[in-house]
Amino acid sequence: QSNLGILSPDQIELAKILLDNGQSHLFLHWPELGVCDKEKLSFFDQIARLNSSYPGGLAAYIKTAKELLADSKAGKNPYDGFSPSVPSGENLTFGDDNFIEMEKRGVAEARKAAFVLVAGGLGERLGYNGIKVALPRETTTGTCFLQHYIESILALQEASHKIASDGSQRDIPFVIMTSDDTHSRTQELLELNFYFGMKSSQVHLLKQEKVACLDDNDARLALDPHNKYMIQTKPHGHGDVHSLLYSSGLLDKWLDAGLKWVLFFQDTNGLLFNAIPASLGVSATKQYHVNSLAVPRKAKEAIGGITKLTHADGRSMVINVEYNQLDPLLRATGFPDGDVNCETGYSPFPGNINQLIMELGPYKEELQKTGGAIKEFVNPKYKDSTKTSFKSSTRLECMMQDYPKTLPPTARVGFTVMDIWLAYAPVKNNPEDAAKVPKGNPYHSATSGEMAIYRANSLILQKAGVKVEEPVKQVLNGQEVEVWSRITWKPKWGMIFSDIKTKVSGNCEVSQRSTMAIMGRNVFIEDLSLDGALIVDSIDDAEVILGGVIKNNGWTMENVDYKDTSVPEEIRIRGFRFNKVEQLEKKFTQPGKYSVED
Ligand code: UGB
Repeated sequence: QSNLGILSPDQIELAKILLDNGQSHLFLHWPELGVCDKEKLSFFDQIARLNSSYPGGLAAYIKTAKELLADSKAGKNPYDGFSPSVPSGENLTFGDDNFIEMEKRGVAEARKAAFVLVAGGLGERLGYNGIKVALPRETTTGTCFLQHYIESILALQEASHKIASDGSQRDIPFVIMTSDDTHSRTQELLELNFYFGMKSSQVHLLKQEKVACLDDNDARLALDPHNKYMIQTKPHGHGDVHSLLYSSGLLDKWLDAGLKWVLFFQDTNGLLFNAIPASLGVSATKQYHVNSLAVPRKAKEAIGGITKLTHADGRSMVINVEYNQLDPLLRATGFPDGDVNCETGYSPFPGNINQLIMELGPYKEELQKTGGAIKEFVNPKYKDSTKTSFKSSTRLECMMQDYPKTLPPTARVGFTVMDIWLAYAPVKNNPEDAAKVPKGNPYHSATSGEMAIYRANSLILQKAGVKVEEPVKQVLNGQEVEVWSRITWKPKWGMIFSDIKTKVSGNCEVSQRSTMAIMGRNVFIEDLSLDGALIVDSIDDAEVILGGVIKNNGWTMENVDYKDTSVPEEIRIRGFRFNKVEQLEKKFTQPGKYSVED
């Protein structure tokens, strides 16, 4: 009471909300007026932020928290009454006629798309000190994830404009969701690199706020252990992207500009853009309101499973069931073995890789109803089986793939399954944990992420007719991986398979110990025999033919231990580095026709 004098009417309102919702403990330690007044006011600044950044404010947050904590204490299964079954969706096979058709359709649609990257997570499992989008996608060229994503969007934009029937030219908007943990470093990375060639007006950063932590089953907000005038906060999850997009006003702008699709993706999947054109083609062909991209998934692998859930009352939905919930759900509903591999060697439930394509119109309509709020969950770690106290504070969380949970049954929710080698290689696990992954399951480490790029590019070129030598097995940071020729190219060289095929002709071969980096657009591989390292860069007006026998000592791979702190972190987490012994390196900066031979 004695402190009321320093508070503004708005702050008094906020204090009332807290007191009416069981939060009087937050003020018990407050000294009399005149002591720590600055701290008391900054406490209310934070309360105002927490209140305004959550749909429905703190009162709604505390109410939902109480309900979810009670459900959790009672052991209530969120899927009570639902039976899981394997849903049907679109299966694509790289390079066949249907795939090529879908890619072309997807490229045509791309100029009506907006891309949204969720990059607010720090990636605790990886343990990397920087932001994940700044990590090199591969170390042959050192291109970071963010640069690769931007260059891929620009390549799609250009390819799409070329075939636009109405001749319209639109810049594809690119949104990045950041958090306090990643915002300034993401902004700096973009500014230092001139937005990697994208117009800065095309890029929008939306920062998600953290949410209040909860100390007990009564949803009493937790005070920061180091500052008793501050509420402890933690990330709310990638589901925030929907409410942020809704409140940003961007959806209306995009609709007015004639856009039709919004594509969501995560921070470190270097293969993602191999899958985007074809899956966008599937969305357009099947008229999916929601299309989740999926890959075959090993049973119990730490990625969610796409599942059809049918309720006893007739409701049904196709939704991601998180990996820690799928197995118990199956066991509780007549599948005593839970989530197990079937005869294909994979779980019958396709793995959600959290790349979602939404049709913009129905998406905006749905958000108008929900404000972008996504069904939340809580995951308290209890001290003991009485479930009365927590080991540490908890908070509500939400996931972007739970968006379909509020949709009516008439919504067209589908999914598209693609080969893992083509579409999915995230960098999530630190070397120590990756080395402990059971044999046959993916490591999802910096090592496997980079090797997957070389494997995918090698397989794509093989399919285009190049004899790429088979890989060798190697153990790097305790993980056995296949090492293919280190082949990389810029997205503008070839975004879709039919374009890549036009760049390759004659009898071409690349040995396993080779490195090939193509940085220019109009570079053609013709009767090339490569055994060594070849790096080619060229301006768009230069046409370059790579041919003949090119042989040199090339780049060798040296093992590096992840514990060796004399090596930069982004290198040592891979377990190797390149020793650039010898290469043929060519750069063409003038228009003209050139051929590169030894
Ligand atoms: N992220 C945010 O932007 N904000 C946050 O508050 C948290 C995360 P993780 P996760 O790829 O296979 C997901 O930590 O959540 C961003 C799916 O839920 O890498 O364990 C973060 O920056 C799961 O179904 O993954 O699991 C990153 O870009 C499965 O699909 C993204 O959200 C799994 O990913 C994902 O965060 C997968």
